[in-house]
Amino acid sequence: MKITNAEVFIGGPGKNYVTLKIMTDQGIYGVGDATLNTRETLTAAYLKDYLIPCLINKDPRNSEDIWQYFYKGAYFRRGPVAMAAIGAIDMALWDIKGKIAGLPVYQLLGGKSRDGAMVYAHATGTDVEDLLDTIAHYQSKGYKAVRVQCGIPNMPEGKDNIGYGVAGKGDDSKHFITDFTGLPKEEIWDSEKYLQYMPSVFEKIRDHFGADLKILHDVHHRLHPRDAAAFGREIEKYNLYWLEDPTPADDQTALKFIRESTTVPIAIGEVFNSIWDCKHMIEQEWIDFIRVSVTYAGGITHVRRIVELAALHHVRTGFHGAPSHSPISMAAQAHINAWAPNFGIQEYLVLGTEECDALFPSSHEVKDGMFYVSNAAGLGVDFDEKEAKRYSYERGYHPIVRLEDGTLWDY
Ligand code: KDG
Ligand code: MG
Repeated sequence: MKITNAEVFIGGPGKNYVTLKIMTDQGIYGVGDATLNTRETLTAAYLKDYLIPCLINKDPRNSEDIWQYFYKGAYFRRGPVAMAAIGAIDMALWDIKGKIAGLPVYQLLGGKSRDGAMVYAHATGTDVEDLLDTIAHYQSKGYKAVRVQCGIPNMPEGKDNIGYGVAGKGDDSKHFITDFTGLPKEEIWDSEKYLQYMPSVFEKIRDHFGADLKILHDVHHRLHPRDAAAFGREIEKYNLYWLEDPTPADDQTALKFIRESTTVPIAIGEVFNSIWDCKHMIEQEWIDFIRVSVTYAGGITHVRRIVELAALHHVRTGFHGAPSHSPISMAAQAHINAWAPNFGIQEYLVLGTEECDALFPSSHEVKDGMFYVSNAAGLGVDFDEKEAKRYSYERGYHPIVRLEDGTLWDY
């Protein structure tokens, strides 16, 4: 069996999804997601200019060797662009493998460990009352776990009038959707105001919804280690499911300090692209959840390795699932989630619009806050090239963050 061709498409409804399709001489094809949010053309170029020419005539069944070929063969290893491109190829090869076997990918990994995988939604509020409404909205839809972000009183608005973790008010704002359009938007941050206010938000949520709601919160890399440690200690009584990215992920020593200061469960890793980014913190058991994604962390082949390592150290999975992940990588993660003995939770934000479903037809199902993986052969998600013609690339940027005095801060 041989790979005969591979093509890359960019675009989607309101998104720059980077979709890879690998064709074979047996008529079977596979699909992969290489969407690197706000740097999408780079992964597309990496695939087109460097990886795809080497793929032609390779046997698609040798996914491990192909992974090693691109990882080791680059000489300059790792980095989000290369790993997202390798990840897309890897996803497509697992898709092909499953189709050859006539089995869903989770069967090739070791079968199902659970029927449905718990997902969490994003609830935001411009103020606490608004946030409580949004959480209630998700509870009514069956979600048992919600990530909560709230506007902070007196936190100055940046020149683009966006606040920390907050979308606009109203029904269409039940999800936190960052505005990536145009040049980088600017946000203002003040750790003191955040630290003074946020514990009272958790208190109100617990008072309102009781002990069973799983509360997750994303600090988005904003705190100094000392502040993060004190914050973690202060909010232990609210029993969070996790505290995400308390400090910038580059500095692993900070996590040691946080771990030794508080029992609040720590989740980190959405910006990691390799096992080498998280090996030490997993082995030292400084974290509780690993947030890598199959997209930026080298596909199923590499993420499986991270999951296996994590399982030895009581670290559970909590894969990144922001809207920039196309339904293809969400499907690849669903297969790992169905199998992983140390599955924790899955972030879920793909907005199931009709346009998105038409572009990526699939039989995966999200119901009552659970993701039910498809039993179709392969990844269980397709890509409609005719639909893809409706969309084109639009450049965007992540927001940037400054302190009130203008100092650039961590986003
Ligand atoms: O591209 C970056 C976003 O996906 C990120 O800001 C979202 O922190 C995020 C999350 O937890 O989904
Ligand atoms: Mg996050």
